[in-house]
Amino acid sequence: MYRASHQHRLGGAVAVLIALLAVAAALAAGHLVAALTEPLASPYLAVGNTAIDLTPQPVKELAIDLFGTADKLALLVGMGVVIAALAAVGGLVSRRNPLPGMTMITGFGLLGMAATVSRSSLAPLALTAPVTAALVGMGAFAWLHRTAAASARGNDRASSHPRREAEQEDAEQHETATRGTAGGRRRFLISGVVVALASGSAGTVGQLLSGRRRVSRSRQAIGALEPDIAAAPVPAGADFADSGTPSFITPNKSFYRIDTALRVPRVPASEWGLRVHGMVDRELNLTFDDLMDRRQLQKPITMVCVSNPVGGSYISTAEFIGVPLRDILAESGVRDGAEQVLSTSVDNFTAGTPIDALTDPNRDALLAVGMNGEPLPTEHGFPVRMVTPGLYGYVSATKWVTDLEVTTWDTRTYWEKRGWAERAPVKTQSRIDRPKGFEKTPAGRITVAGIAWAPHTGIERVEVRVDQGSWQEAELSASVNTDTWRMWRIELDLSPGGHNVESRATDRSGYTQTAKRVPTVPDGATGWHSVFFTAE
Ligand SMILES: Nc1nc2c(c(=O)[nH]1)N[C@H]1C(S)=C(S)[C@@H](COP(=O)(O)O)O[C@H]1N2
Ligand SMILES: [Mo]
Repeated sequence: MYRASHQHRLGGAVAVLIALLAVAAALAAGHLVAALTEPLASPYLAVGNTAIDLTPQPVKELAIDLFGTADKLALLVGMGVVIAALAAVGGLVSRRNPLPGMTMITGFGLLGMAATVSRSSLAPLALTAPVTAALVGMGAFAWLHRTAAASARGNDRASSHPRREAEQEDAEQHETATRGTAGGRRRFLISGVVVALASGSAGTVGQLLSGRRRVSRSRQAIGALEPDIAAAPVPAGADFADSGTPSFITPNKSFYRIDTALRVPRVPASEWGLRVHGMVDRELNLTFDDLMDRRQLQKPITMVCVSNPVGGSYISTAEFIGVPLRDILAESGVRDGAEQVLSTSVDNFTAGTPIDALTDPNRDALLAVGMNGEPLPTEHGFPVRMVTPGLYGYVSATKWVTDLEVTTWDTRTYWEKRGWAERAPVKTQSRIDRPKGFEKTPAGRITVAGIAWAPHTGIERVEVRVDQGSWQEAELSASVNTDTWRMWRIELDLSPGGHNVESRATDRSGYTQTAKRVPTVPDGATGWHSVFFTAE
């Protein structure tokens, strides 16, 4: 099969390209099969992890000093460079004969298998990944090499014997020759593009699938969370769900979700790291286990989005579990003059939270790991997010948080650059949940019910009025803490016909919710929620 290729040397660039493509195909195929069987057996990761295990401690420390939390990324990139360089050499020594390249790929395959076997935690099924990688790599290399060699033969002949094509005996050679240079080169180009596209898609699909599986395993491994300081149980009567309000605790599945992520970041807890730096006395680099070793407290907190319109649904409450941010900041020490903590997520969202709100001993701003007893759901920031009572999410609740920089207000954040306010305390507001707009209810005694919130200040009073009449005070649900919403309800006697009901909340600072309607931009909507309905 390779008879002719012994006589025709491939160009250097072509030889290198073939080897790079074949190795890419091998790694992509291995990654995909690993995603379907055992994500950690992906040859690239398995070799990387083994390299980490074999690295002497002082070298590891040096790497952490040099690269901080990017040390693993640095390793993976470094490995990529080494593999590419070896592949290039393998390609160059295979210009006449594919054997050296095939041997090199077999060697890589054996390395991947050894790395997989050495990780005793992996099931035998895990071997399917490096084995597939090796087979696909050899197949791709052989195919590309043959196509390129055929093209090179065509080349040689086209230049040396332009008019003797018909005299060729060998059918394969004949075909190549009659098609001439351009045809052969086109075939090689197409093969290369096919291999590149197939590798790209296999790698991408593998990455998506393995991310999902690794995160769900990581969440399972963490299991149910037990705080060191538990919240008091939520009292009966904390909501009026029977009267149409939401339940006091929002189930994780129903918790509102707002983020800029087209694809939810999937970060297993073992790969997560947090760097605390900037205007601090000591820089910290924390792992997930470091957080689990620290004092964790549990606390019901209501979160609100600044984009919540009057009467909107971007508000929910969960019992969060996490390490108080004031503990972390006390550990790193905050220098004089610091004004905000700039938090960054793995997907480069940024938020700026006033230092005061994070260090305040009376405000439990958390680096949260748990939500309603379980690890954070992926969409809500697994493995670690911020939650700050009393501030809108975009300035205080970074999900998938990985970097905290103590700094001044000079650094601007993701939403600030898009016209939203630098500081954004949650505004005191209320919402009517029953009746719904344009609902038809029987005339006579009807219940009007809803929610009110003034996070970190607390709700003092909610009043309701019908058809611009006088304000009547509603009954409030049992108070849980000032950082959560409060439910309210009132029974009214109404004549048949259309009615308009409005609500307004007063918080514990004495402030009564303004009637003035302002839009959500730049720092949150105001105005009374008003619902029109018909009593029949
Ligand atoms: N990484 C990241 N964190 C983020 C956001 C985001 O887009 N990316 N959105 C913020 C906004 S605007 C809000 S209101 C809250 C919403 O949190 P939730 O989706 O868990 O309800 O997350 C905040 N944290
Ligand atoms: Mo938000």
